[in-house]
Amino acid sequence: MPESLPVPDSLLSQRKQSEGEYRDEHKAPEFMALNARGQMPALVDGDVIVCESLAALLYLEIAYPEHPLLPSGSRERALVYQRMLESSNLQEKAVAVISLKQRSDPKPDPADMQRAMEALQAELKLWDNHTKDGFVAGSEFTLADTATGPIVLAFQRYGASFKDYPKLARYDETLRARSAFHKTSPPQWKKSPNPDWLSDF
Ligand SMILES: N[C@@H](CCC(=O)N[C@@H](CS)C(=O)NCC(=O)O)C(=O)O
Repeated sequence: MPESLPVPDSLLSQRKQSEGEYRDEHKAPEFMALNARGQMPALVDGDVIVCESLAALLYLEIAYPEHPLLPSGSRERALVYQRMLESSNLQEKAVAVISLKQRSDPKPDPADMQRAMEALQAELKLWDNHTKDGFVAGSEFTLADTATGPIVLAFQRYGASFKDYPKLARYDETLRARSAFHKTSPPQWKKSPNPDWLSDF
């Protein structure tokens, strides 16, 4: 297996910027040679380079088929693909709230904050329903959970309790009980205090 897993981590990037420890390693020539956009993650597996986190997850599924995370039925697989692509909505809406919470000069317009909070609440409601059977695409852990899971865990890191989203709260607990998520959790998370940007959720 390649050493680094492609964890979608825009939220992490946001945190690093706010704490003044954001280093532009992804703009260094060595990294730009992997991904000309200068964006993380870039998966390197031997001579294979895959940019775009969801593409990297799909690549790993094909390259390492020992533990399949895609169902064989076309209907079930379509739902997994759908949830994988849908996960970007959850990430974007959380990043919108975090960006406003981080801004101090000028202070964010309360109406903008309200809109961003409501958009995130509506999104979380969707995911609360998506997780009603235990995982995001049914009752089994699938590739869709490898896309959504890190985003959900970042919510918890940033103070979310999911108090109004009981199924999502249960999903969060389930993820945290999985050793793989601890092993791939960004090391910076262990070293610094948790900002509470998402404690309203
Ligand atoms: N669609 C891309 C998004 C990549 C992305 O936005 N990466 C962020 C961190 S998660 C980044 O590198 N930001 C720094 C920049 O754009 O300069 C993916 O899923 O891989």
